[in-house]
Amino acid sequence: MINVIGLGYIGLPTALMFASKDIKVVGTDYNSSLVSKLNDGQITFEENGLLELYKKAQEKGIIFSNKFQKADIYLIAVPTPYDKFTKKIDATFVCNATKSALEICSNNAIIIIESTVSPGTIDQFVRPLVKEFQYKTNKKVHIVHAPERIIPGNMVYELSHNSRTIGADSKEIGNFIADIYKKVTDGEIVVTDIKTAEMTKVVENTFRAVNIAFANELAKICRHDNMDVYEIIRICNMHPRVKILSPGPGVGGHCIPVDPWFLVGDYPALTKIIGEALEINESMPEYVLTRTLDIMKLNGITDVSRVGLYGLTYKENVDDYRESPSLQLLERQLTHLAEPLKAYDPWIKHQITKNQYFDLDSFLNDVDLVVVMVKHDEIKKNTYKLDGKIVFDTQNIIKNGKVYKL
Ligand code: SAJ
Repeated sequence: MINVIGLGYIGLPTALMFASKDIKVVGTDYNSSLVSKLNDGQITFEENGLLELYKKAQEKGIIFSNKFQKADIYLIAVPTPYDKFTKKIDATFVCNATKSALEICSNNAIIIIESTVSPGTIDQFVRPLVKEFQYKTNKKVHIVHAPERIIPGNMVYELSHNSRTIGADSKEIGNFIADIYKKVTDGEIVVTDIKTAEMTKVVENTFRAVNIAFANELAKICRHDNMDVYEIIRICNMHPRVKILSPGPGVGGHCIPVDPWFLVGDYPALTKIIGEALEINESMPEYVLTRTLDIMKLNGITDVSRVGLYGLTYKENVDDYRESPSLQLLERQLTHLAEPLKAYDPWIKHQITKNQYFDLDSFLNDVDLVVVMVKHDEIKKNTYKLDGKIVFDTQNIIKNGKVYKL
């Protein structure tokens, strides 16, 4: 039996996927209202194919509880934030989940950590807990690190197709866990040691952060000298060995703007490129704000209440707004003591900011300048609704009309 700990964006789909493949699963989360919702037949966030997967897992007998279970395998998928000041990882949630699992686990249990952690975190924080437990109880517990890799918006597909990294202290345990993951994914599974697995995950997200920062820097250079960054990237990417990502209004979510900081926190003298890249990405919301002001001036708009942000989530077609560029921008605006811009997002059904709209038409009625922050399908299908508006398109999706780009 697998006890999946943490039923958030990663834990829930993972628990459902294992259960749907006939593995006995209990999903545990300390948030009782989340557990009740799942027990009442509802999923807790929107994601392609998640409801179908949930129904399948229910048919196979998945259980949701707010208590840890006596199990052979624990799969921990809890948040790993970073300390804003030191930039180092905050492993409190992982440690607490490990402690609770140790209190109840069977002899020879395996604790799999799926949460992203910086290299050395498991040795520094998790292993001492396990060692102490083994010393006190004479029971054996194995640690495995299997960093998650799924992307919001395509999680269900990626869970069953992505290749995976399994870090373990011995090949025997690594291969045993690899066989279990083989039941859910047809991707290749690599077994390695724990620290290597920790590093690969952070490097994957850092690679993406640095590449996006490069695109953002190009956007700034091109704006400075009136060149079209999108056309330049499009042409460069036709070279067989060049793959530049897209510039944007900033980088959001819980991974790309967070995980690379772990490396900067741990290796400050050795992370020049990474540190700069993160700063460039973090500068983008302010850059969009400044450019919005310029566009207002160019068009004689003096009333901030006639300006609106389209999109509040951290990226397209998801309902997740953690660290979203729009929220970062609104926060920056507050530091200038300004009234927040109007905002609307088709995926956000509850109030998360002042001056928020819940209907596209009324939002568009009340603004003259629309800043497109997120390329949701909704706006792509309804670009005609922007006719007659001044548009600042930070996502390069609006082709006609009076459109300004990054
Ligand atoms: N973004 C750009 N330009 C781009 C691509 C993305 O500005 O060309 C922005 C997005 O709009 C968003 C942010 O970057 O604000 C992050 O989005 P994302 O789609 O790059 O990544 P996430 O955070 O949704 O998921 C990433 C994935 N990691 C990689 O692709 C290396 C996913 O596989 C990981 O599981 C996830 O982080 C995680 O949890 O670590």
